[in-house]
Formats: sequence, structure tokens, C-alpha cells
Amino acid sequence: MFGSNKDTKKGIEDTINRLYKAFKPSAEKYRYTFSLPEITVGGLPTIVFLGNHSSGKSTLINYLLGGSPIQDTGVAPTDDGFTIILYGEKDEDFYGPAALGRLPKEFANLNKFGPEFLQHLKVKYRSCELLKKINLIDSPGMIDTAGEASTRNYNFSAVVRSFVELSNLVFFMFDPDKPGTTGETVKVLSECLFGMEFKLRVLLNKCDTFENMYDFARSYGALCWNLSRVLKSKDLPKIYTTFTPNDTTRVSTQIDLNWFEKHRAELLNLIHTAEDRKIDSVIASVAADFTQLYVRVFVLLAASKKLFCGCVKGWCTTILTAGVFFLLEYWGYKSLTGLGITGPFSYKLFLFWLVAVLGIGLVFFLGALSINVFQRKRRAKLVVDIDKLFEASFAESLSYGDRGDLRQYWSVIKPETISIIKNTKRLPLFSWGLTRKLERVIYVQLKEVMEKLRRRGQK
Ligand SMILES: Nc1nc2c(ncn2[C@@H]2O[C@H](COP(=O)(O)OP(=O)(O)OP(=O)(O)O)[C@@H](O)[C@H]2O)c(=O)[nH]1
Ligand SMILES: [Mg+2]
Repeated sequence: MFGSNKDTKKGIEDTINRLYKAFKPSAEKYRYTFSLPEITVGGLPTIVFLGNHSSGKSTLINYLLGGSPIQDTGVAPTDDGFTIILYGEKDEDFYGPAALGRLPKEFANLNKFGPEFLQHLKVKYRSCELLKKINLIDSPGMIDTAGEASTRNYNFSAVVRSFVELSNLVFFMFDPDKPGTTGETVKVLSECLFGMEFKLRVLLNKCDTFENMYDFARSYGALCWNLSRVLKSKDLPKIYTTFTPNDTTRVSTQIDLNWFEKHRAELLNLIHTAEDRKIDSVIASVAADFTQLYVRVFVLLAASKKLFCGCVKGWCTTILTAGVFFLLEYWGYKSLTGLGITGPFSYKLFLFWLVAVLGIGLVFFLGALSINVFQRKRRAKLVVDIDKLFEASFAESLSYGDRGDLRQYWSVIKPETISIIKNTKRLPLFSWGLTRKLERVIYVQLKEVMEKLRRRGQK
């Protein structure tokens, strides 16, 4: 199917874009918006820098880009938004909605985070050599208390998740002062990286500030301890202990820096070879996208079945009541008049039919009214018990314990799913084989693509 390396990429791009196109109508039916409606495997790889405030993200980016002060740095929280740094012959900066218009098409979905987020988005074009090979994303420093974290006026976790999906490498930076992973950092580590852990590289930065080895060991230990509490993976990710050198680093340091420099060299190598990981990360993002649609379909089908059963029960009761009413009326009419309803026309027969039609009409009217009220109550209850519905829909997969990630995918799509259940009058009732087709994409087709790449050693 694939020839050269370039053909491989093109082949994968075409295959995946075809899948997106094929599933678009189904996604629309379930009101799901694909995060990557179109992939460009051939585009530049992207690296996102996340971490506590003042952990040295912007300083490292400036260093990578040749030392020019592209990003502001400082001890207090400096960046309050995301900056996407791309290659451009001319140095140019764009802010807000204008910035979005200047981005490659794979970033188009950032639009969905609303105007509040766009106020915190910058795009910078710079003519640095490295940017010809990769795009860099600087992020606002995470604040270590949940209280302050909540002051952001856009959905920070969702935005971070989106950048993680868009990126090929995620550098999560800590500094010796704050190796603790609390507040916003915990939230991001535990909520935004699921399924993408393989992109994560943890950096314990500013290692030049340690006074001695004991100091270093304490910070390193604290970081490992905190990471182990929040990361879902069984193994601890590799921690790069590094620092960004400046003119005075060697003069003021009190600890041997050689090992840290070795780690920095490894990091640089990782950055320069980010291109090789692009396909991996694109496929992981595509799998995440399809899994979210899969979960959405399952939960909405379960919800619509419950609503449908409620509706059927309501109408059965109404029809039964109307039948009983008719029989009772007929029994009364017959015992009073001794006449049958098929006899010659009489005013008694006319009265009988008039009462029957009015009575049955009233029963249906009251039935429809109460069905409406009960359905509304049922919808409200579904929303309250939505997690139970999800757990019941995936009981088998979750009980094996190997699909814990489904819960995290669910947490991403839950708010939108709730609003769909609340506001959509008619939810789709039958999947018409959609769940099976999605399973095939997630568990067979995407795995086959990965397997092919692995065999060819072209990842
Ligand atoms: N000693 C030392 N200082 C560093 C290092 N990296 C950054 N700094 C300093 O740490 C401070 C914070 O650096 P920034 O690059 O602004 O940190 P940031 O993570 O971008 O911070 P926010 O934008 O607030 O999230 C600055 O004063 C830098 O000079 C390092 O490796 N060693
Ligand atoms: Mg910064």
C-alpha cells in the first residue's frame, strides 16, 4: 500500500482523511465535532511546553531559538496566554482572532474555545532556523493553587488537551522550588494527557540552582513521588534533569553540571528528531478522536433507549386506559339499553359514540400531557445519573480494568453530551452498525497502520 517514506506519509494522510470524511455524517448526527477534521502528516511537528509558572519554559524556548528574546521571561508569572511560534521570513506578531487566521489548518479547531480564549492566543512568526523544522508552543504557567486556577475565564484543561493532541512532544517543566504537583498542574497531568502519555517528557529544570547533591535528591524524589500519584501510567516517565545556560551559570553554580548538560543534549536531540514521531502522535490523536465519538454514540444510544422505553410505556398505558374506558362505557350502554352498537341508528347510539370519542380523546390528551411531563422528568434524571449510564454502557470493558482511559474520554465529552440530552427532542435510536464500524477503526484499522509503520521501521 505504501512505497517510500513520503508515500507512507501520504498514504496514511489519505487513509485517515478518508475515514474522517466517511464518519462525518455520523459524527454530525451525534453532534460530535472531530478535533482533527483533517490531518496533515506532512506538516511540521509541534512541541508544546507546559509547566508551573517560572519553571523556565519561555527561557528554554528563547535558548532553542538562538537566544533572542522572543518570549518574555521573569520570576513572577509572566505568560498569561498561549503563544504559537512558527517560521516566517519576516518577524510578525498576531493576537486574538487575527492570530487564529494565521495558523496552519490543523489549528483551526482552537476556534471552538471561544473569544475569551482567543484573547489569550498569540502567533509569532520568526525567521529562526529551528522553526523550519518544528513549531513551538509556549503556555501560561500553571498556578499551584486550585483557587487561583479557577480564575481563568476559559476552559484551560480543554485548551491544554487540544494543544497536547496537536503536538508531537509535550515538555512538562518543573523547577526545584515547585516539584510538587498540586492545583492546576495536578489537574492537567491527570486530565489532559490520557492516551497521549507517550508524548510526555518531564523536565526538572533549573538544576544549576541546586546547592548540593542532597538538595537535588530531595527535589527529584519529591517530583517522582508527586508524579506517581497523578500519572495513570504504570511506569514513571523519563525525567530530564536539565537547565538553560546563561552567561553566569557556570560562575554561580555549586554543583557539577556535566550530567545535566548531558540530559540537555538528549533533549535537543529529541527536539531535532521530533519529525520522526509525527505519525505516531497523529494516529494517537485520531484514535482519541474516534474513541470520543464512540463513547458519545454509546451513551446517547443508551439515553435514547431509556427515553424511548418511557415513551412506549406511556403510550401503552394510554391505549390501555382508552380501551378500558371504551369497554366500561360499552358495558354500561349495553346493560342500560340492551342494545348492541351495530344496531340501527338511534339518539342513544349517537350519545354512546359521542361519549366514546370525547372520552377516548380526553384520555389521549391527558396521556400525551403526562408522557410529556414524565419524559421531561426522565431526561432530567438521565442527566443527573449520566455517569451511571456511562458506567452501565461500558460495564464489561471497565470491569476488565484495561479501558480506564474510557472514563477520561468520557470526562471530555460529558458536558456536551449532557447538553445534547437536555436539548435534543429526538435522539438517534439505532446505531445501524455504527458502533461496530467505529470499533473497527479504533481497534483494527488504526492499529494496522501503526503495525505497518513499525514493520517498516519508519516511525
Ligand atoms: N538558574 C536558572 N534560572 C532559570 C532557568 N530557566 C529560567 N530561569 C529563570 O527563571 C525565571 C522564569 O523563567 P521563565 O522562562 O519566564 O519561566 P516561564 O516558565 O516561562 O514562566 P511563566 O511564563 O510565568 O509561566 C527567569 O528569571 C529566568 O531567567 C535555568 O535553567 N536556570
Ligand atoms: Mg513564560
